[in-house]
Amino acid sequence: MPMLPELISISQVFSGKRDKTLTKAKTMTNTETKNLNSQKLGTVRRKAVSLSSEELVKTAYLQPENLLPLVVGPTVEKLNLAGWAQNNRSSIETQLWKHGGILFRGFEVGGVNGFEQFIQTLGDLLEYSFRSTPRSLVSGNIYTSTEYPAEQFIPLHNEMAYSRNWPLKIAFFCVKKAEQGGETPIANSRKVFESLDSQIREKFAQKKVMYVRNYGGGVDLPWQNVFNTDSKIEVEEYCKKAGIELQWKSDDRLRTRQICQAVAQHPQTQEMVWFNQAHLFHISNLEPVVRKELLTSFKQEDLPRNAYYGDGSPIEDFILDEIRRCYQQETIVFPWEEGDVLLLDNMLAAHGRTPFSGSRRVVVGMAEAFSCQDI
Ligand SMILES: O=C(O)CCC(=O)C(=O)O
Ligand SMILES: [Fe+2]
Repeated sequence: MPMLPELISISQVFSGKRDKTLTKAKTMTNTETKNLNSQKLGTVRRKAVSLSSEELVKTAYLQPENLLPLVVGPTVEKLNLAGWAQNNRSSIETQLWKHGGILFRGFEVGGVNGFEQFIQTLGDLLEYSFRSTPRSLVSGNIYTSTEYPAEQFIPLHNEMAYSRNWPLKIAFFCVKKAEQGGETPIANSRKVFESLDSQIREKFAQKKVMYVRNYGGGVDLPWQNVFNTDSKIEVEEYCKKAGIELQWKSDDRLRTRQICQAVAQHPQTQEMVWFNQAHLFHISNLEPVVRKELLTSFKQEDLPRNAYYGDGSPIEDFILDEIRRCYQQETIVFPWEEGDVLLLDNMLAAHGRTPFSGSRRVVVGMAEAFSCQDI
């Protein structure tokens, strides 16, 4: 087994190349956002009791030209988010399907437990199995957001789009915002799909994407962490059910291979979205120096992760660059405020993370399992 290059650590390897231009175009400052919100969310009303559920909130946009995210805020003091959501599930979903994401700002969330209750009003919470990134369990099925080092940029992605099963909803709760940076940029996956060259779309739609992962050996996550078990039998059962090919190797290492969708149709809106993680798993996602080190240390098929077309042929670097350009073009960045809850339809909106300084705590919950029937 090859020696691991010293300069590489798990998180360095997989969080992606830094995108220095990202925050320029579409960032709003905290003050701008606040002003907009106080203008559009209106003044506080005191007679909460006499208001209907819908009158208890006001909506706005962060950027007039952009429907993502819809901002929802209370018109009364101390409005509990989970309590309000319980009475408004269907209008939340209607807005979510229209906008792709909703930022709930100014509510009383009630900490991590309240956040979990809020998600539960919208669907069953899911365990994070067949992981691709390190997270810690906070409580119940609430996890820390991806624990990649602060200086690294996490490229935009739809959660678990490297798999045939994914959550339809993902929500983030900002417990503590970073001193600087640490935004969770988002993008409309319908627009990413539309802005891609039709030939690229068609080629991917037809060939799909093959993800090859090698676990263990100290570079990527160990299989025990990815599958959340120490039992090889459980891993085998999981893979069989999920349509993942698996191969045990020496030294407690494991290789998996799976062909997954490149594009997908939203079950509710029937819209087509770009839905894969080829641009994250492909070796071109790495800084050139890291990529070079990995390629000298590992045979192609032993690389910790890589993505190919579904027929096993290589995906061209320039095509992945074009995909990244489309994500970049559609990226919306806004500063977090503590207490914010960002609910995304995981198929209609992609998310990422910008580098940050200071301590930051954003927790995540995923809900409503969906399986792709189309492979
Ligand atoms: O930390 C964040 O804002 C999001 C990171 C991420 O992609 C995730 O936790 O799924
Ligand atoms: Fe994510």
